[in-house]
Amino acid sequence: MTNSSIDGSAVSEPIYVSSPLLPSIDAYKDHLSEIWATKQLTNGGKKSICLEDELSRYLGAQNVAVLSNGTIALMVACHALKLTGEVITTPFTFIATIHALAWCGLKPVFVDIDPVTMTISPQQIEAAITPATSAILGVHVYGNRCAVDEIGEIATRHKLKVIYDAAHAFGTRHRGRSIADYGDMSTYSFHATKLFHSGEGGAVATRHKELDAEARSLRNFGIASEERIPGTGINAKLSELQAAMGLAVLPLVDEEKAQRRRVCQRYNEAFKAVPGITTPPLGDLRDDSFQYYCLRVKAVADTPARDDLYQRLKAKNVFSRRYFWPLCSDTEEYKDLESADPARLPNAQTAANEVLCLPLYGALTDEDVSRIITGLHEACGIAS
Ligand code: T4K
Repeated sequence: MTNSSIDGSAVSEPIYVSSPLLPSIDAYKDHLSEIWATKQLTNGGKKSICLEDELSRYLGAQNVAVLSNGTIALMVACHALKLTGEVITTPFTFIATIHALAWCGLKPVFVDIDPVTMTISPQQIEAAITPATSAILGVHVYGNRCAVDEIGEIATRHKLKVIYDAAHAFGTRHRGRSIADYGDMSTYSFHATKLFHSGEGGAVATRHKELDAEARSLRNFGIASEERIPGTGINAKLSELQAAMGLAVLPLVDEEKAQRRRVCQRYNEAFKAVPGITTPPLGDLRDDSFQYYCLRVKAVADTPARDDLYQRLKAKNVFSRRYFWPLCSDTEEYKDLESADPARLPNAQTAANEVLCLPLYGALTDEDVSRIITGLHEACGIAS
């Protein structure tokens, strides 16, 4: 789509990395009318209970407790598991993963990632375990599954807890099972930029009934009854208005995924032969999340370096993102940790310098996708 600038020349509309999946306003209003009738706006009303049931079914997860966002979901998981001391984790994630540990008084210990999946490398975990280690926190980054079998085996051997940050892995499955079946607890983000969202929101999922009960207590200040407040809880509740958004969005997720897959297929076809560019594997509709479309970019032949390509796309009003650069281990708050030494994290350093997430959402038109493809081809000296 184009607009006119002041001097009359054509200016194309900006295309951003994501755009929220929106239900029809009427579908949302139907849910709102029910809330108006009951006047229950929060504190575990019908909408959030119903959303938990629907999510549990959709995700194939046994227990799902909805929460106010994905960051607080990580913090609730850390508290529910009573973690102490050090937590072994990845530097290649959104900063919220690491901040959540810090807010819980836990020390992040960074280890390198697998060069292909970009998830925490199980080979690096064992050497990082000390008497102070209480858990491993893996991130299914871009929906790529962590090496859950190897991590589970290490955790059992060393009696460590495992949390998976599944913010990018909504609906992801491993060997036919929900990804939330692995580890002790998995956390989700339902932020507006996520495949499934409730505006803001999140959840913890777990196979363990007692951990689910603990998370539910923690999200409501640790209150058990009018007389008893046994835990140090917090306010981590999802409001009914947000739950209503989630209920209106969930039925649209499968079609959104199918549309995203078509976009990914076009991207892969268009970029597979561009020198220096590595395309991601095309996901499977049943097992993958289609949360992000991430290229790896190396300056080769006429292909510019990642940052240059990012700027050239931006000049064409195409806003890609360098998720996740800078690495969490290179930020001011964490760079002085011993485990943050760049020399210990070569795969993460390389990934952070090469990744480029292109716009991915179902409402991208064929014309939008063509514009993005042409923009990238031109930047790499290729005639589309
Ligand atoms: N763990 C992981 C691995 C995560 O990736 C995240 C969050 C979390 C934990 C924490 O979960 P939450 O506490 O957030 O639930 C975004 C999101 O804010 C963040 O949720 C997400 N990960 C992170 C990867 O990305 P930004 O700074 O990139 O978002 P922003 O505002 O630049 O949005 C990107 C584009 O999306 C905009 O250019 C336009 C579009 N957009 C965005 C919003 C918010 C819309 O069209 N409408 C909107 O309402 O952080």
